[in-house]
Amino acid sequence: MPNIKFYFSPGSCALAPHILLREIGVDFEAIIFSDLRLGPLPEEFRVVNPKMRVPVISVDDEIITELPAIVTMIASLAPEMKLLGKTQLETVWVYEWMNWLNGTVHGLAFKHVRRPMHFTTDPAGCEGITAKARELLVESLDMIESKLEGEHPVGDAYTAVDPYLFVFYRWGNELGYNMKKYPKFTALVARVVERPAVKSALEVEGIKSTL
Ligand SMILES: N[C@@H](CCC(=O)N[C@@H](CS)C(=O)NCC(=O)O)C(=O)O
Repeated sequence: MPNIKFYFSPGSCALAPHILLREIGVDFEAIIFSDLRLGPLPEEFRVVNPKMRVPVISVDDEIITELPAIVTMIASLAPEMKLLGKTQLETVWVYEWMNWLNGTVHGLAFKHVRRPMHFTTDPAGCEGITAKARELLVESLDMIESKLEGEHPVGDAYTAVDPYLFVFYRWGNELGYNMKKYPKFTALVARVVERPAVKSALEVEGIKSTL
C-alpha cells in the first residue's frame, strides 16, 4: 500500500474523503493543519497546497488537491468497493453529482453565504451577495431532495456521493436550515451516519452528525 497523508480541517468538505479513507480501511496519516472554524489555514500550508485549501491527499509524496480528484484516488486504492459506481453509467452519475456539489453547491451557494466578503471589495455589497446565495442554496437543497429516489443517490449501493451529501446536510443544519423538511435527504444521512467509517471519522474530527 502507498504511503498516504491526508490533510483536513474538522467539519470541512474534507469530511467526505476522510470517511472514504476509513471505508477502504487503508493506513494513512491524518494531519489537521488548522481548524477553519477558529481561523484561516496558516501560511506554512502553502507548501502543501498553493491554493490554500483542504482537503489534500499525498500518495507516495504525490500531492493531489480538489475533492473529486482526491476521491478518485481513494476509490482507485480499493476498486472492489466500487465507490465510483458499479457501471460506466453509474460512474458518470457519480461525477455528475460530485461536480455539481463541488462547483455549484459548495463553491457558489455555501461559500457565498458563509464568506460574502471574499466576493466583493465593497462591504455594503455583502448583504446582497448573501441573499442571492441563500436563494441558490435553498434551490440546491430542494434539488438534492428531488434527485434522491432509492436508498442511495447513485445505483443501489454506497458510493462517494453518499458521504459528500452528508457534508452538505451538516452544513445546512449549521446554518440554521430545517434539514428535517427534506425527508429523503434526512433518511439518506440517517443511513450514512450508521456506518462505522463515518462514526470513526466524526470521532477523530471531534464533530457531531447534527442529524
Ligand atoms: N474546490 C476545492 C474546495 C476546497 C475548499 O474550499 N475547502 C475549504 C474547506 S471546506 C477550505 O479549505 N477553505 C479554506 C479557506 O477558505 O481559507 C476542493 O474541491 O477541494
